[in-house]
Parts: sequence; C-alpha cells; structure tokens
Amino acid sequence: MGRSALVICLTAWALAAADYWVAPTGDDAGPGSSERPFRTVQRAAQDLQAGGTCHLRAGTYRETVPPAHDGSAAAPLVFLAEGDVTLSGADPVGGWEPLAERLWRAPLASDPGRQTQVFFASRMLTEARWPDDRDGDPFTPDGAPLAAGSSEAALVSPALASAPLAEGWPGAVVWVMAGAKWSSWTAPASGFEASWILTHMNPAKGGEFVVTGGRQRPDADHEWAYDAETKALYLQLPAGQDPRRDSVELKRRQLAFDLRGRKHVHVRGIGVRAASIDLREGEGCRLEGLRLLYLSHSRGGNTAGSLGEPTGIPVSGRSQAIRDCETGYSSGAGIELGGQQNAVTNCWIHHISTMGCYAAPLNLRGVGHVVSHNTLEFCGRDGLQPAGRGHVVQYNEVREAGLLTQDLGLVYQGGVDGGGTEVHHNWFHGNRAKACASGLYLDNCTHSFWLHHSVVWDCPGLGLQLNRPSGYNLVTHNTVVGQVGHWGRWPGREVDGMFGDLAVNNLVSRPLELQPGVCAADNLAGLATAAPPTPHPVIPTAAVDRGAVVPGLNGPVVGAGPDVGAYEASVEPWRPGHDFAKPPADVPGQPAGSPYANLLRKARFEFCGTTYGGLNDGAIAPWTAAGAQSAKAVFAGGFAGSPEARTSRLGRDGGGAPVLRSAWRVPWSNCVSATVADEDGTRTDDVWGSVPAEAASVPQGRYHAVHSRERWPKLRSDA
Ligand SMILES: [Ca+2]
Ligand SMILES: [Ca+2]
Repeated sequence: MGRSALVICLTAWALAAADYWVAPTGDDAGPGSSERPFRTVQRAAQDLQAGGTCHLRAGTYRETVPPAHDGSAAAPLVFLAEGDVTLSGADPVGGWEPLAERLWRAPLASDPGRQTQVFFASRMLTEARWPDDRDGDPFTPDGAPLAAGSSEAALVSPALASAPLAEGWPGAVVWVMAGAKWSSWTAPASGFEASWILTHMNPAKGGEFVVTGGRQRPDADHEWAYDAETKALYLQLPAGQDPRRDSVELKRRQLAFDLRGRKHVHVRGIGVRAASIDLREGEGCRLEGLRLLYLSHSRGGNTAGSLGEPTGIPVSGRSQAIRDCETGYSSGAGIELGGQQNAVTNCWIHHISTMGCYAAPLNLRGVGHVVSHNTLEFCGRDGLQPAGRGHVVQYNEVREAGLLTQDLGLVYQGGVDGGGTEVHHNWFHGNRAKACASGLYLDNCTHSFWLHHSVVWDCPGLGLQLNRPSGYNLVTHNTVVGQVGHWGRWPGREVDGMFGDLAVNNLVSRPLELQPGVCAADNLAGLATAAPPTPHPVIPTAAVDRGAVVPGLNGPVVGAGPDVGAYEASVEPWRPGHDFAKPPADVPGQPAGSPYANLLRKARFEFCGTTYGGLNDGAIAPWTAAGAQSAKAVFAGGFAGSPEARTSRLGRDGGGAPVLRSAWRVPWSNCVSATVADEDGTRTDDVWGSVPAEAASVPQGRYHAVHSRERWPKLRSDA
C-alpha cells in the first residue's frame, strides 16, 4: 500500500463519523438524521464522535450541553448553527396574575439563587433594590450616599430614614463602592467578613451603597423579586405591559456548553443567551462566530475585589481559541484566560464588570496567550489585565473603562513579572474614572513587560504609568497624549526604584517624568497631538526620522531613521480592533522578544504567592528551590535587611529591592542566589532570583545585568 492510499483511508475514516441534526421540532427517540432530527443538542452530544458534526436548525434550545466524547486535532467534534440558533440558560415563567396596579405574581417552587436574572420581552430586569435604579444602566449605580460614621460593620446614610426597608433587610445583600473605590464589595446585610480591601475601601471615607434582594418587593418599574414564603416571583411593569402577553424568562442554567476537560470540540455560529461556556482544563477547543449575551450575573454576597467564582468564559488548559465572537453583559469578567497558549482573536467584548470589581473584559493568567484584534469596551474597571507571563497583546482597541471604579488603567496590572509579555500596536483611550484614570498602567512591583507601538489618549490621569518598584519594563515607540509618570508606594526608600526600565523613541504630549536611573533617550515631548488617530495620529515633522536606530526595537523604517512614536510616516497605517466583516488570520503565539528584555524571569520579587487583587497567578512559577546548588532563605525583612541582598544585582535597584513583608507570604525557600557573568563576560554579578524547575542552577552568561545607558547603541541625548 502506497502513501497516497493511506491518506485516502484516513480521509474516509474521518468522513465516516456520523453527523447528527437537531431541531426544536425534532424527537430524541429518532435517529437524529437530517430527515428525522433530535429535539435536544444533549441527545446528539451523547453520540457525536470525533470528526462528526452536530447541525443545529434554527430555534431556541434551553439546555446545557456536555459532549460525551473528544474530537482530535484532525477530526474535531463540531457543533454548527444552521440558521438563527440560540442556546438559552433561561426558561419561560408562566401563570402570571395581576396583584395590584402594575404588580404581577407567578408561582415559582424554588429560590433561583444569587446568580439568576429575569428578562421581560428580552429586556434584563433589576432585582428589587433600594434605592431604585433610575435608568436601567448598571454603570450608574444610583446608590444611597454614605455618611460619616459608616464602617464595614454599619453603613450610615440619612437616606435610610425614608427607605421602606424594615421588612426587607433579612437576606438582603449590600453592594458598596466606597473609600478609594478600587473595587466594590458586597456583604449580607447582617454582616461582612473583613478582608484586605476594606482598609482602602472603608466606607468611612464616603461613597455609596445599594441594598438588593432580601424580602424587598418590587416598588419600581422593571424590578423583580422572589419570595420564598409565598413561593412566588413578583414583577412590576409599566402600565399597559402584561407578562401574559410578552414572555418572562428566568435564568436557570449557568452554562450552554460544558467543555471542561474536553479536547478539540468546535462550536460555530451559535447564539448564547443568559449562559456561558466553560473551557477549563481542555485542549484544542474552539469557539468561532458566537454571540454570547448576559453570560454571567451575580448579586454577590461576600465579595471584595473579585466575585470569587469563575465568571465570563473561563478558559484554561492549552491551545484553546475564541475568535470572531461577541461577548456582552457580565457582572464579572468577559473572558478569563488561564492555562497555556490560548488565544482570543477578533472578538468584541463589552459591558463587563457591572459589579465594579477587578474583573475585566479580558483577565489573563497563565503563560503564552495571544490577544489580538479585539475591541474591549464599557468596563466597570480595567479593560485588560495581563497577569501571567509571555503573552502577546496586539492590535486591540480598548476604550470606555473606569465606569464604576477609580485608580485603574485601560490596561492595568500590579504585582506580576510579565516574563516578556508584549503589548503592542493597540489603541487605548477613554478612561472615565473620577480619579487616577490612566491608560497603560503597570502598578507596583510589575516587571518585564515590553510596551511598544501603542497609542494612548483621552486618559485624564497618566497616559502611561509605571509605579515603583518597576523593573525591566521596556517602553518604546508609543504615542501618548498625556503624561508618562510613576508613583511609589514606599517613598524615600531605596527599594522604590525603576531598575532596568527603558523609555526610548516615545512621542509624548507632556514631559516624561521618570526616575533619573531610568534609561530614557530619544523621546520627544510636547509634540503628540490631542486629536484621535484617524486613521493614525498626525506625525509631527520633528518626529520624522528622529528616532534612535535600535535593531529589535524599531518597526519598519522609511527614510533616514525610524520616526518617534507609534507610527512610521509613509507606511500603511495599522488599525486595531475587531472586524467581523474581514476577520484577521490566526496569529502565531510567540512574543517576538527584545534583546533588551530581562531574561531572568521573576528576578525581582513581587507579591507572589498572594492573591493581590485576586489577580496573581498565585505561585512563583516557573521557579523552584535550587536544592543543593545555592538555595538560601531570606526571612521577613527582605532584601533591605539582608547582607545577601546587598551584594545582589538583579532584583535590586542599585542598592535595594522591594521590601518583602512576611504578611505577603512569599515562598522564601524558592529564592536562591547565584553568580552569573554578564552577557559579554566582562562583568560578574551576584544575582538574586529563583531557579526554574527545568534548570538545576542558573547557567552563566544568559542574563542581562544591564541598567545603565552606556550599553545602549546610538542613543542621542533625551529631549
Ligand atoms: Ca426598589
Ligand atoms: Ca443606573
């Protein structure tokens, strides 16, 4: 048998896997053929094998689909919409009777829980709350003002005097946005378990709150409530609207597809409503051309910083892809991307984090993801949080963030080593936070990012913010309408530095304010235009050919030299964001890398091992103890008080390093010291780092110990 014959056999086998059809008018007792389709997708999913396709005819399916089998890379398991298909997490509610003017009641046997939603004529309604929501917009909380005397134990407000709450309190949940307003917190009305965020969210500092649920009855149009005593759902509608005429739906299922642990399952063209899809711990699954609306909802009850549960589309495992999808309306995240080498491409993700917490349209963790050509907009807090390491974040447009919170960025991350994450060719604009509204914002102890060729505008705080300590962050060829600056958490301490940071060839509308130790050269201040970039920012004549030639950092160059800023004159301008009409190809998932990046990952020590904002990867990976090689423990007090630290190079800022407090629970045993040679072998340094699992010791000659501009080629003096 020749090679060609073998190929034919494999193809024939792939085609042999049975296809199934499903239609709302079908019958699960039938064969699931095109002529006699099944009625449920679940039924088809039981029998569907690798290489088979489940064809969904137009209509609404109210079920959670757990495929029983895996596909393979060559023969995926496919769920394909044929026509307008919706998988809904909600069920119709009938049996409505009028109680009083505009108030309606229907029997409901059991409490639908804190994650439910009610829809009337496809509109999402509001769970009964005080004060009432004035406009149906979750980004205007319409809360009661907190007065002096408030604390996490008791909320004080003069507005309470007129609240009809005496019977409504039991079981109610309070949502509070207070203090520094980094995040909301929620608690049962009877009490709250204090956590870290309360020290900054203390309601004594003012803010607002809303009381939801409990035994409140609807007292405003478009409010609903469930009452366990009468086992009934209550609804107030505007005069003339009738739940016996238009449909009422109640969310009953969290998932449309449960793809946890599944391999090579593809879902194409399907609409999902009031439900999500779980892609954790899988491999090679692919969501393509989906429209997911109202994917996550919760009233909370014991939250601070995050909802404490998976929200949006949770993804882990490896080689998973979400592309050409619309994902909208989540009280938590849009997509939570963990695991390895997963991709989100050409997606439109909007109206996210209506709870006002650290959930974002895209929350990254894990390693080596690609986030390309997406539009992320209308966010309670940040637009994108790139925790984890080695990601590529490119050609995205991120806008309209900070609608509920303060001190945030369109891209925001604190306390991680990015391990070479590259953020490039993006537009970041429209931060609406009332305070500290930044564009690109790497908060304290964030290291080893490369930010390049992005444009930032319409951010009243800092356009680009690197909070100290900050290390090995490369900032090159960006156009920033606004200021580039930094803020230190521990002023006056030598630990509070910007070791290894670099800023080159940036076009900025205001002077750069960075520490003297930062290698800053060939930037142009005062020239970035305030106009939005359509199709790209105006490139000032003074910026043309004016940039430093640094191989590996410049983009395409026309003329005598690279232009300063994100765009090169005479080169076809790039445009970020999603385009469903002309979807971009899948992109390779590797950072290009810079010769100037820090190669020793986690050479600085962060808030590792803690759940800083709930966003860290929670581990010091990829490092483990060096064993017999040279492992040493540094105890509370950290580098500043340690003789070993004082002789170290990487991981400190010419005399210091981040002070690590024991309360941060850094796994000290992972820390090692080692002696390494500089790249060219001319200098030997003691470094502090941790040793990766794959290496028994730190090999010599791989690591940059560069922190002075003398190493930089052809840099002119700064403007
Ligand atoms: Ca109300
Ligand atoms: Ca509102």
